[in-house]
Amino acid sequence: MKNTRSFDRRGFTLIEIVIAVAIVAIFAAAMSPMVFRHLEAAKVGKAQNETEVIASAVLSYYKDVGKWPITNLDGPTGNRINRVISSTTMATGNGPNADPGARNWGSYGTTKMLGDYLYFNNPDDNASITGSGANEDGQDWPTSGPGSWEGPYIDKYDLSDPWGHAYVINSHYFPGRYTGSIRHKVFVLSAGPNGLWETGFSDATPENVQGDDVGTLITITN
Ligand SMILES: [Ca+2]
Ligand SMILES: [Ca+2]
Ligand SMILES: [Ca+2]
Repeated sequence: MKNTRSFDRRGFTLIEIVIAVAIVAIFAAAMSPMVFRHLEAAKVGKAQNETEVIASAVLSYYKDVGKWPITNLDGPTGNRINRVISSTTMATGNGPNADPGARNWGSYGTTKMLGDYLYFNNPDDNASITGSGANEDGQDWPTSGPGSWEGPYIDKYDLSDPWGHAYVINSHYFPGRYTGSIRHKVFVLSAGPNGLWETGFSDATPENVQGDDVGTLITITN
């Protein structure tokens, strides 16, 4: 029997191409939120891990030198740090349903770089990505004997979270720094995917990690 239909074998017809493109577009649209969610979850996991590494490094630092990262001057009087920051690019502003004082994580008080405590031995008035002014006699921690700095405790001076912002420690609430009556927690905190703060930072209220913020509690036993 003769096939009466004739086929054009030169290539795809326009309608075939339109259908193929439409199918690819539909799959791409269905896949991209899943892929995006997966990538975002990976970033949250990375941030969680990095806050744990930093928290652990702070505990090692305290165990060695006997002081929390609150110092900022030569000698014993410079215990005035409110926030320790892992980079200078700061998330600012309150996120949705932020707890009291949340934006303080991005702006409150005196700061010092994490790397001045944990990467270089520069807990005094110096701040340097090159380490200049580190290991000064009588100004920084001794490098041998009791109470000596045994770092580096982290592998970089400067560190950003997966969204390009600093990790922040609310050093304001370390023992020896804060004397208020409410017992506060100290965290290593990232503002999370939205780049805004939801976790509280107020002398009047205790705090917990809130919203999409990512953090690790620094366990203070004394
Ligand atoms: Ca100095
Ligand atoms: Ca110094
Ligand atoms: Ca947030």
